[in-house]
Amino acid sequence: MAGEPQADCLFCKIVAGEVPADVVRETGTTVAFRDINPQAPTHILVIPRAHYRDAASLAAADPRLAADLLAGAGAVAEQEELGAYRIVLNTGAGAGQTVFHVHAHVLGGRGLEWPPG
Ligand code: IU
Repeated sequence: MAGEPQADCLFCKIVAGEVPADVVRETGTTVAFRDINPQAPTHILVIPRAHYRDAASLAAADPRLAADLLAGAGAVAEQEELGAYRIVLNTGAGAGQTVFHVHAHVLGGRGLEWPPG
């Protein structure tokens, strides 16, 4: 069912505390942790505790939770004193999504080029 934990989902396991992560911020609805393969000096993933495969699915099912995810990204950027930063929501394998539990990448601490690769 939409939003329910998935047994084979790595990020659901992080939410459940079954897989360790370097957690930097938690709320009742979201968890933020450092990416294990950082692409910038600061690279944090913000996820909803509930399982949705991508940003559009989340926003369609639970707009308030989608707002929590974006607010969480902003809060992490403030906590890390990033100033300028990028929020990335890869959607679909062709766009580089490898974990199908929606996550906002928060990238900062260096200059970020546009367009991205
Ligand atoms: P993507 O947008 O689905 O490609 O992002 C998945 C991210 O999850 C990617 O940046 C990985 O480095 C990161 N990650 C992680 O932080 N911890 C893990 O155990 C695994 C992936 I697997």
